[in-house]
Amino acid sequence: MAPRIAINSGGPQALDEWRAHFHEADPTIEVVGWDAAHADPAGIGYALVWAPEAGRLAALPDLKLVISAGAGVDHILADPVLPATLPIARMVTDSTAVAMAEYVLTAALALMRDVRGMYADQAERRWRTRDNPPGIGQTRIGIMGLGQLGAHVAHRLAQIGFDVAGWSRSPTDLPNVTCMAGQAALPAFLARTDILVCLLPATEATRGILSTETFARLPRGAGLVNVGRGSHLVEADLLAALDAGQLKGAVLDVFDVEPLPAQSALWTHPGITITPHCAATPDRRERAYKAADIIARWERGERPDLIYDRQRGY
Ligand code: NDP
Ligand code: OXD
Repeated sequence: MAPRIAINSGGPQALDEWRAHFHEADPTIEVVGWDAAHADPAGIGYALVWAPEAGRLAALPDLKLVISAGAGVDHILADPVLPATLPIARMVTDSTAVAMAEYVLTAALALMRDVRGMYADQAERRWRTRDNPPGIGQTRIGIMGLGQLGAHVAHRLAQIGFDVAGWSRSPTDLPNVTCMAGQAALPAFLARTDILVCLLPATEATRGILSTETFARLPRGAGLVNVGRGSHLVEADLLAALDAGQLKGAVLDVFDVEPLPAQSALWTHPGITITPHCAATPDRRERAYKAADIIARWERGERPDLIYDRQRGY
């Protein structure tokens, strides 16, 4: 039987586009709309989803594999009735890590150059000149998470000339990157970090890791880039650290509640730059090709590379 995949990512308006891309990638795959799958779930072996409504995956009796529309899977695990043994594939395409490295570079340079402060001056027609800040060669970047994305970001920033360290759960070795691992190494990692980049997955162990305690271990005036998940950041602690001058600025791409509510204090803080969870989002064509490849491997009885590991939590 030909593989059937139900898709909620992008909503009903994106369905025709998904169909065209899947048809190009593998014409044997049948793409089914999310509501049509609910009405007629028989034979749906795959689901490509972002934040599916609770119970919807459990209602697909023939489901073999869930494919996340993104690299993270927390939006799928949030479903309290998700079948406990259902495998989940993470979506990391060729361009995910490339785009992430470019985003982090942009954010780091914006923090180093106080671009946000210059926009504010422009809005007030205020001419306030500045001395050169420490440059790339004098700026120490610290990357929390050295996985598919963190390792590539570390490599690219080191190549450009930053002094880069990375922190992960288990020890690893990356050329031109000072690699540190485990809780015991965290204080030393933070102490040598001028710009802290969070690229951790959302787990119980990483929840709230961007807190007052962490910020206090950074050199005074450090910057923060959060591209991991909103759950990593204690928002009140960030606001306090910025107001106290412990942090000089933050670039945030991910939030506990998305879209970020209009009343959030993060929107208007002069030290915060907000982007709408767009650091690394491959286009639908690329994701359709990746999903088709994952499905082909699964159908052949192979295990695709990036299957969520329930024991590790990521
Ligand atoms: P991976 O699973 O490949 O890597 C995770 C890294 O985090 C690993 O190095 C792992 O350590 C480390 N880690 C996990 N738990 C801990 C811990 N408790 N202490 C220290 N280190 C830990 O993930 P990816 O690189 O693919 O993605 C990371 C996250 O980036 C995603 O989960 C998602 O939340 C976010 N993301 C954001 C996007 C955006 O547009 N903003 C786009 C894509 C992803 P170890 O190496 O020892 O296993
Ligand atoms: C994510 C993604 O997981 O956008 O955040 O890929």
